[in-house]
Amino acid sequence: MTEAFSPKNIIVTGGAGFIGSNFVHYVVDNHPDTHVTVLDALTYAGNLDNLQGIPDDRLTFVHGNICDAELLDELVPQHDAIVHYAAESHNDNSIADPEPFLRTNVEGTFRLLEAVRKYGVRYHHISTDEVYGDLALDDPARFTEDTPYHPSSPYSSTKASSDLLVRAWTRTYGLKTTISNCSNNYGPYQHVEKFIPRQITNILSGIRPKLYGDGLNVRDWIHTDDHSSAVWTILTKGRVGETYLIGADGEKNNLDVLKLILTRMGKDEDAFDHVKDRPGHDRRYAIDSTKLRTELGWRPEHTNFESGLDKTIEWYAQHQDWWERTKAATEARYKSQGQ
Ligand code: NAD
Ligand code: TDX
Repeated sequence: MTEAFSPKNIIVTGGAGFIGSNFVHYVVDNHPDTHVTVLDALTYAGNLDNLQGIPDDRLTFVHGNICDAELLDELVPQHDAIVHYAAESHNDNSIADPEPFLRTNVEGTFRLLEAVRKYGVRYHHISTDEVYGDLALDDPARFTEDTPYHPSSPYSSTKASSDLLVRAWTRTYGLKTTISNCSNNYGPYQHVEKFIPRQITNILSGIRPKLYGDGLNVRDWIHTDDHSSAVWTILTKGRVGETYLIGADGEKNNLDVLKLILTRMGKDEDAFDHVKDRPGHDRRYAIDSTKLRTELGWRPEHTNFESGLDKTIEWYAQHQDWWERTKAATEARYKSQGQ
């Protein structure tokens, strides 16, 4: 299939975070004709080191907030597309303090949509499978583009709100948008607050891993490079106004993932602590990505979870400087929450 849209100059919001920075590397490595401008506020989750090694002529970094309408007026007209990753992204933080989630995820998306309306650029919205709520462990169903929205947490409700804003602005003002809802990502540059990096860096630091509740909650894991290729496919070939679910058939429960991490790191598979469960903890997520695969021909490449996990463990073992800076504060916050 030929590309319907060839972006030459894109803004990637949140490009100094985990998935955004992996997407920037993906674009720089695979699409030499596209220049990237990263717009990022460098919150606790943003890190300029994530963009190290990218040549200056391929990347412009702008330190700023997506809620800043004046800044968007300066930046957006010089570009042909926005790929919007910036968000407050962690469920546990949203339970402790929801307000920043409203500001960045809802107001920030609103500001971007207003800029898109003014300047007519193409917009791709990054969202999550969590907008659909959760499934029972014994339910054969998976989420599709037609599943009703039913978010559980402050985080997922603000992501759902932002998706609805995109749909309303698209229908009312005729914006050229697409939305993708992806499952749980893993890979390099993920903040140590998230499940997989927290456990790997705990083991590397001599701390016992922490499992919430009974640990039977299922997440549908996808390597972040497969998320990037899917987003590029949707941006360049997707039908405007459509939503595409992104997933790689990677359902696993947390207990199994944790035991795998422990054994791959040479530890006893029971060497972890059970801690307090997350309030409102979603039981299971599962994505049916048939539409993306059949309509746009996308396929995930990194579907061997054990090998992806080994490489991720290796990355954290080799990048202690990168994660050590945030580890102590993250663990202190968890400790104060009993987790
Ligand atoms: P992250 O927390 O690692 O990174 C977020 C980035 O956004 C950071 O660089 C931060 O500095 C920046 N940011 C936050 N508020 C900002 C603001 N107001 N203005 C400008 N920049 C701001 O997040 P992530 O895990 O990489 O998630 C990226 C996106 O992908 C989010 O939209 C998230 O909802 C979505 N998503 C994540 C997953 C996952 O598994 N992590 C799965 C599906 C979808
Ligand atoms: O220490 C932990 N122990 C534990 O058992 C942590 C941090 C988490 N967990 C559990 C909670 C979840 O069931 O592991 C699972 C994964 O937790 P997170 O990494 O916090 O991810 P999740 O809440 O599933 O949300 C992630 O995927 C969807 C991202 O953080 C979201 O941004 C994305 O939308």
